[in-house]
Amino acid sequence: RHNGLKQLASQRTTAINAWLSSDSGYVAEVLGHCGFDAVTVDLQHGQFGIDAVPRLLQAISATPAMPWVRCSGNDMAELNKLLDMGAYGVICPMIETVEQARQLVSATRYAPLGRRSFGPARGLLYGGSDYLAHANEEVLVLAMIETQDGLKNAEDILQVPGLDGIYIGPNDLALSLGISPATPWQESVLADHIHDLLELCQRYEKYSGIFCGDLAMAHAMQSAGASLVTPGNDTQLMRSEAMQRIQMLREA
Ligand code: 3PY
Ligand code: MG
Repeated sequence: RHNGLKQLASQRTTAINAWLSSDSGYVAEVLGHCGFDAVTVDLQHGQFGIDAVPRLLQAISATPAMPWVRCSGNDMAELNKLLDMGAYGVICPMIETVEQARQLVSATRYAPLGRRSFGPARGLLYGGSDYLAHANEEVLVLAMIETQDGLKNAEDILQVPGLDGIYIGPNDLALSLGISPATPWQESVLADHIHDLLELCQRYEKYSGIFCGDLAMAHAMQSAGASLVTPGNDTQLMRSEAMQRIQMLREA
């Protein structure tokens, strides 16, 4: 199976990604049918453990959206399992050094690029019988840049062979810079760092994704040329729509 997100990137069209933080196959499936290009199962901050992931990915793969995951850490055993569960994109939190990026590639790519172990399970069901031959090119692997050290080493991290690009975590990046994540992103030095990272990705023709706290930020990141934007997570979407409806009814 071809990764439609790679195709969008080659056409310089920004992909739109949903973020699943709740343990519900139904919510995953609803989001997948909304028109998102990918739905990412968040195993780092989502309210579930790894045992929930297969059915969440099954729900997403019943829709046109690509099934992605954010792993809970840079762990070979977990990464192997998530890929075997059929994830076609992997976002790994807190990558700060070239060495950590190399470990990420090593865990997610088959030899000779890495040392991912053989046992593709749902990878074969979702990807097709030729999965093994194409997994290294089709599965997108992104290193999260969300700390000061990650920022400092981003240019070198982007050069690691087998890594498709980065995914920016503005909340942790703000924390690491001593800024409250509640500060509007465009009102601090965070904005400069984010634009520098996007520019770096464009210069090296690497993939750039970013989590956005609201629609305005997602718009701005799309205009700045991000390969993929996540316009909030599932509960944020629900909350903001619910609050808007309540406000309108109360004001009526
Ligand atoms: C961050 O902003 O730190 C993230 O990890 C987004 O989910
Ligand atoms: Mg983070």
